[in-house]
Amino acid sequence: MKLLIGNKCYSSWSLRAWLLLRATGLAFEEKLVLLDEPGFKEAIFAEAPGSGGTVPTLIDGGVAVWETLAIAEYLHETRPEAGIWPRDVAARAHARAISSEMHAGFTALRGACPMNLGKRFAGRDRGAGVARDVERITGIWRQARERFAGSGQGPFLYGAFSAADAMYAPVVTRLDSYGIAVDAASQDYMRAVLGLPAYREWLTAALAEPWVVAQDEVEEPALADLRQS
Ligand SMILES: N[C@@H](CCC(=O)N[C@@H](CS)C(=O)NCC(=O)O)C(=O)O
Repeated sequence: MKLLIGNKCYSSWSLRAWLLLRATGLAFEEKLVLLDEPGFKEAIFAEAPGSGGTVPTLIDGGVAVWETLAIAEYLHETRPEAGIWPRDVAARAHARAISSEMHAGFTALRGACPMNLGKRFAGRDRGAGVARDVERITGIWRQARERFAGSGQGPFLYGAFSAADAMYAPVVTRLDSYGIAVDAASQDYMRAVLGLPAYREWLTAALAEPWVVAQDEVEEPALADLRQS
């Protein structure tokens, strides 16, 4: 399989698909297509004609899949042993529901706090919309953990790592980078995601990237720039 991804520092959708593949141990090669550069769409269409022209896009032989949730479903169908979704049917339904909610929503948080793994920002009030999103997100996490994670089954939303954790990984990084306060259970969950070896691998590559996209130039001053100069 080949996964087309954007810049690791900024491409939250790429992180989701990449993390899902890497953390579940599936073999794939990656191809970076630079965001905000001329030729971005052409590079994707060259590999995946007729696709949405976005990253991530997964190529598996003659099959091209774009849209992150569609990639998760494709992997679930074609690699059933990988544990893409939780095994229990009720947990799986819950995981798909909260992943769809993530895919379609939390626009206030996503708008106010774009993913930027290279910086750490001062914690401050980011408005009522962001507060509502954070309340809902942390509520979802507690619900998943309390109802489905069981004791001793692992630190992720449904115990073992699944596509739901991949979908929420860039939410975790946003709450972390922007210093947004959350409850203790959510902090534990965030630590598990941020400590995942697959995520550390992505982060190391992100911090070594030389590209700064336009979004960064209008960003508020950062407390710390984590990129290597
Ligand atoms: N709904 C898509 C969103 C993908 C997306 O918007 N990716 C961004 C990068 S994070 C992108 O390709 N942007 C360039 C563009 O839309 O032209 C998914 O779930 O994969």
